[in-house]
Amino acid sequence: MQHAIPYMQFRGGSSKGLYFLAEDLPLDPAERDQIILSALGRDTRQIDGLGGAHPLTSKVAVVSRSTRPDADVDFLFVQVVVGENRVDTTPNCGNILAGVGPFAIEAGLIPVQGETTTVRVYMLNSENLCELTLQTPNGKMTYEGTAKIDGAPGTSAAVICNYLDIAGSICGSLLPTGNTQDLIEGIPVTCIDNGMPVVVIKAQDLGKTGYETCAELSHDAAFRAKLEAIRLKAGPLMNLGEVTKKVVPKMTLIAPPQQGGHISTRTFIPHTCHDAIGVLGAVSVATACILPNSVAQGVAVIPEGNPKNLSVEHPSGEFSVELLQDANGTVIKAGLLRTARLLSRGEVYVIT
Ligand code: NQM
Repeated sequence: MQHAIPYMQFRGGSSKGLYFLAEDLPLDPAERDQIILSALGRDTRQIDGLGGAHPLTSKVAVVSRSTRPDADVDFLFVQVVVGENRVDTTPNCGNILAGVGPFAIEAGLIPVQGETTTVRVYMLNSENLCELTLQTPNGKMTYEGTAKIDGAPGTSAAVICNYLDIAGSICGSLLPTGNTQDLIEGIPVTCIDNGMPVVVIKAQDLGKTGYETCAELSHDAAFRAKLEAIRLKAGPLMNLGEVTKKVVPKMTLIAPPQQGGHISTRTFIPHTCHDAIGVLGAVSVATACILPNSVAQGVAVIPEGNPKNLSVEHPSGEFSVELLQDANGTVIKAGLLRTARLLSRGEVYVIT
C-alpha cells in the first residue's frame, strides 16, 4: 500500500539526502529501514525512489529533539547501500550532518538565536557531539552566502562544524589495533578512527602514484581486489567485526601534496572511489598525518602551530581541517567548513 511521509531534501556539503523527523518514521529499526529503502529506492538505479543511485546521494538523516542536556537534536545517519536493498547505520556522515542544523530550524525543532544560531547535534551512530553554527540573519535560516566548498557548485551560507571528542567514534579508540602502523597483506597501513574508521595506505606501496583519476583506479581490478583484501582483514582488527557488508572502514591512498596542500588523497567509500573525500574521513586522515610513526610520516607536510590547519587534497580540490591538540598532542577538537541547501520538501510516497 502507498502512503505519504513528510520529508525534506538537502544538499549537505558534497552529499545529498532525505531528512525525516524520527516521529514520522516507525520506532522499530527494521520497519524504519523498510520505509527508508522504499523512499530512496531498492535497485541499482533507485528508479522507484528519490535516491540518486550513488553512495553520496543515497543518504538519509533521521532527526529528533534531544533529551540530552548537552544537545539540541539527535541525528541518526542511514546509508542506503545502492543496489543492495539494505542500509548501513554503522558510520556517521559529516556532509549530511551539515544539513541537520538547517533541517532542525526548518522543522521547528529549535528557534533561531540571532544573526547566527548554534545547534548542538548528538550523533547517534558515533555517540558524540558536533556544534553547527548557521547563518540566521533577520530571524531566518539563510542559504545564501559566499562560502565555497569543493564538490558543490557556487557559493552558499557557511555552516561551521566543530566536532568534539570524536576519537574512536565507532572503533572505540583512535588507534583501534593498538598500533600506529600494522602490516596487512604485507602492506604497511595506519588504521585510525577520528570520526570515521579509515585505513590509510601509501599509494606507492600498492604500486600507484596516488595522483591517478578515480576512473583509472576503479578500472584496475587487481588493485581493487588487493584493497578489498586489506579492508576485510583490517575490519576485525579495528573492532568492526566482519565488514564484507559494511561501508566501513573506508580506504585512503596517500601521496605527497601536489597543489600546495599538506597531503594528497584518493579514497574508496569503501568500493566506490570518492570524487572528493568525506568530512570525517578527511578529519581521520588529517589526524593520521600529525601522528608520529603513522604511514603518513615523510609523505604529509606538517604545518606548524596549534591549532593546525591541514589542507587535504582530493580528486576535485581540497578539504581544510583545523585540528586543536592538547598538551599531549591529542586532537581534542576538529573544525571545518561546510555549506548546505534546502532542495525540496513535501511528502514521499512509500510502499509498505
Ligand atoms: O566522512 C562519504 C561523504 C562521505 C561521508 C563516505 C562523510 C564523512 O562525502 O563524514 O561525509 O565516506 O561515504 O558524504
